[in-house]
Amino acid sequence: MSGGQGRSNGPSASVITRVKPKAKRPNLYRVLILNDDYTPMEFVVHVLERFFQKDAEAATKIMLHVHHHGIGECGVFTYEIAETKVTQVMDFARKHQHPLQCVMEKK
Ligand code: TYC
Repeated sequence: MSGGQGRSNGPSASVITRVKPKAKRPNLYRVLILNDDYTPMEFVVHVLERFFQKDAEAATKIMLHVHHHGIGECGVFTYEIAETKVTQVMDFARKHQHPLQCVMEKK
C-alpha cells in the first residue's frame, strides 16, 4: 500500500489533495421575533435598529408585520452570528423587563 489512497501515511506515502477549491455554502439561520401583548412597539423598533442595522422605516415595517402576524424575520445569518443576535436581544429585553422573545431556525 504505497501511493494513491490507502492507509499508511508513513514516510514517503502520498496524500491526494483537492486542487479545485471546494466552495462549501455555510448553513444559514433565520432570526425571528415573536409578538406579545406587552413589549412596547417603540422598544421593538429600537431592537431592530440596534441589533439588526435596520433604518427606522424598515424596523417599523418588520415590527408591524410581527404585531399583525405573530412572527417575523429580523435577518439571516450563519449559526454563530444568529446565536449571538438571539442572546443580545433576549438579554436586552430582560434588562428592560419586556417579554419579547427572539428565536432562530435553520433555513
Ligand atoms: N404587540 C405589541 C404591542 O401591541 C407590539 C409588539 C410588536 C411586541 C412586535 C412584540 O415582536 C413584537 N405593544
